[in-house]
Formats: sequence, C-alpha cells, structure tokens
Amino acid sequence: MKMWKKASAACLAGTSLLASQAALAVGDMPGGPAVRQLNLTEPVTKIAEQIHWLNWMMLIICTVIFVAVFGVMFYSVFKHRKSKGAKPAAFHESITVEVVWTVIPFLIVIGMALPATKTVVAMKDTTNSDITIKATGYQWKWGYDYLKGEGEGISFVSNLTTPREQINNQAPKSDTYLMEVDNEMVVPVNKKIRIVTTANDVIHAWMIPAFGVKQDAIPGFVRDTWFRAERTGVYRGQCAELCGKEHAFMPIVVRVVTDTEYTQWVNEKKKAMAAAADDPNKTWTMDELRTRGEKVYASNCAVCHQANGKGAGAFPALDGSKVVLGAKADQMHILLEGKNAMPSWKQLSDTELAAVMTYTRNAWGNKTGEVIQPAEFVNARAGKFPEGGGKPSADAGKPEDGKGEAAQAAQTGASGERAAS
Ligand code: HEC
Ligand SMILES: [Cu+2]
Repeated sequence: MKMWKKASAACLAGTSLLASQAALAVGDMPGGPAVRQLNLTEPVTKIAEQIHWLNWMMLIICTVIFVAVFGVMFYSVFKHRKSKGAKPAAFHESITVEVVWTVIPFLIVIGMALPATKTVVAMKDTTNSDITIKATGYQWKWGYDYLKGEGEGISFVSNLTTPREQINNQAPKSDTYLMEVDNEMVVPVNKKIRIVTTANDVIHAWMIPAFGVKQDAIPGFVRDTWFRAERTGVYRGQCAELCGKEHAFMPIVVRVVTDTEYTQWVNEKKKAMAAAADDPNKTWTMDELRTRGEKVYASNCAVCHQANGKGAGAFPALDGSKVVLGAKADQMHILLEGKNAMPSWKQLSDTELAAVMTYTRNAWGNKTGEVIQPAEFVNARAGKFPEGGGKPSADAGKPEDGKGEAAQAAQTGASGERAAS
C-alpha cells in the first residue's frame, strides 16, 4: 500500500513536471527548424533536394557496408572459434581476392563521387542569374545591396528584432526567437538569385538550410553562391561562422514572394529610400535630430551602451560622460574612428551621425542643448573638426571632395542608407 502511494506520488510529480514544460513549450519555427526535427530541413530548391538525396544515399550505402562487413566478421569469429576445433587455413596471396577487394570499393567510391560532384558543380554555377544581391557580414548584422536585376539600387541593413527581455529571460521566448529581423531579404519565387558574400570586419557565413546554401563571407574577398526557391514563404538561417560575441544574434531571413508582390515591394522600398536619402546640407531642428537619433541609437549603440545610457561592464556610460559633455571634436573622432572596443561608425550617413550625436548630448541627464548638423560631419570626414580638433585617421573620411554620402558610399561600397531606421 505504502509503495503504491509513493509510486503514484512520483507519477503525479512527473505529470506536473510535464505539464509545466508544456506551458513553456515552443512550437515549430515557420521557415526554420521544427521541434524534435531529425531529418535535414525540408528542401525548397533543387540543390537542397539533391543534398537530401545524397545524404540518404550515402548513409544507406555506409549502413549496408557496415552490416555486411561486421556480419561476416562476427559470424566467422563465432562459427570458427578454437573451442570448436577450427583450424586456420594457411594460404598466401590470392590474386582473385585482391582484385575483388580493390575493384568493389573503387566502384562504390565512384558511385558516390559522381552524383556528389554533379551537385557541387551545380552549386558553383552562378551564371545567368536573374537578380544579384550582395550580402555583407558586419559584427553583428547583415547588409544587403541589390546589385543587378529588378530592384537594383535597393540597399538596407537587417538587424535582429528579438527584444532584449526575451534574451535576458525576462519574457517568454517566441517561436522565432533570435531568428527574426527588421528588414528581411525579399526575392521573387522561381528566379535564380545570385548572392555575393563579403564581410566588413571578420569572417561570417551566409546560410539558409532550406535552400542548401552556405557561403563564407570574408573581409576583402568576394565569394558567390545562388539559389532558386520553388515555393513562396519565409526561410530562416543564421550566420554560420563564429564571428564574436553576438554571433548568435545575426540571423538571416529571406521572404520568397510572387513576381507581382516582388515588384510591389521594390516600388515601396525605392520610395522609402528616396524619402530617407537625406540631404546632408539640410539644417535640422533639435527635435528632428533627437527623434531620428533615438532610432539610430536604439539600433546601433544600445547593445553596448544600453538604452538608458548607463553602459555596462567594459562599455562606458554615455549619460554624464566627459566625452559626450565635452568638446564636439572629441566625440566626432570617436564616432568616426572608433577607439579600442568601440567600433568606427563611418558607415552611418552624416545625418545619422549628427542625429545620434545630438541625441546623446541631449538625452538622459545630458542637457547640453547643442544641435549638431550633418554638415559638421561632412566637414569632419574631410578633416575639418570644430574647435580645432586633430586629424582624422587615414580611412575615416573622404578627403578629396567631401561631397557627403555619395563619396562615402563609393568608398565603403555601400549606399548612404546604411543602418538607419
Ligand atoms: C560593440 C560595443 C559598442 C557599440 C555598439 C558602441 N560603442 Fe561606444 N564605446 C564602446 C567602448 C568599449 C567604449 C570605450 C572606448 C575606450 O575609451 O576605450 C565606447 C566609448 C564611446 C564614447 C566615449 C565615451 C566615454 O566616456 O569615453 C562615446 C561618445 C560612444 N562610445 C558613443 C557611441 C555611439 C553614439 C554609438 C552608436 C552609434 C556607440 N558608441 C556604439 C563600445 C561600443
Ligand atoms: Cu557573423
């Protein structure tokens, strides 16, 4: 009787544990991995299908060989054991056996290598693409520039949107936890999309398992790959090369849409870009700059300096910082050139830099009342800092013409619309 009670109590405890786990349970991620998924991700391209097939074909061949070899071995060991009075044969060199055990493995290897080579060659064939998109890895986000085909000229940065509360376990995690971004890459269905990869700082890798695509993005080098998605939908992947502290925080999300939806997206994106392409010579008001600056700060600076400007650990507080409250030139130097663990922000446009600097000087407890205009960053890039600041580092500016964003874009190979909004 006692035993039963104990057992049922244990069972109950077990069920309630299961129930509490069910409350925390996550569902399948749309376009990403499924709960308890064992197989490779469901393929959406021909290449991914072939990779699937190769994976299973080779696994089956290996299993058959394994079972056959070990079957014969164990059978022989058991059947011809000494205690049964088995006598070893004493022959040497058998041409037949040697030919057989060379030819059969050779045929098996050829049988596996031929289809595998065909797929690898197809993966590398990036010719005749309909659309070319450059994917640039940054610590820690992806930048996309549509280089050729419909949508040419579109350029944006794709940032993680998972709220910090989820990451810090202060809020329940969604099914797309760490796999959601503000700006998805959008491409049309059934079109050959060539992806050119490169990186700005360290090696990253662009990967979407459902497309069977994974390509390193290497600073100073250009690599390419391609895919032709055969079904519309959202597909997710991650940076696949350990690239530093926030390696897990730079997901890749591709939305595959119909041709008409794509054309619509291109038109909207172009309109939005035109609106955002700020004239660096415009004079802004304090309020405009602060509003804009708050956005730039949230998507670029808050990771390290925190939304409340109080900093964390090695990242200094900007609230009350001597640099932020001091001479303009010093802060402009740090923003354009970086310092130790503080990255350079020269890829931001002059307007974004002016906005974020104005914001930091007038947010939290900082109340300098100073307004920094984009034109001051145009000058700073050309080496002319306010209040007689020093010289910028060699690659911080564009000394010859100082024409603002156009020149900067030419230099960094990026459009002026980097990292904003
Ligand atoms: C990767 C983390 C990181 C990000 C992102 C970052 N910073 Fe920093 N920042 C630092 C570190 C580290 C320092 C300290 C550098 C030093 O003095 O060695 C610093 C210093 C500064 C300083 C000087 C503060 C002082 O008191 O010395 C300013 C101003 C500043 N950052 C502004 C910004 C702005 C504006 C952004 C967004 C555009 C930004 N930072 C984004 C890491 C970061
Ligand atoms: Cu990375």
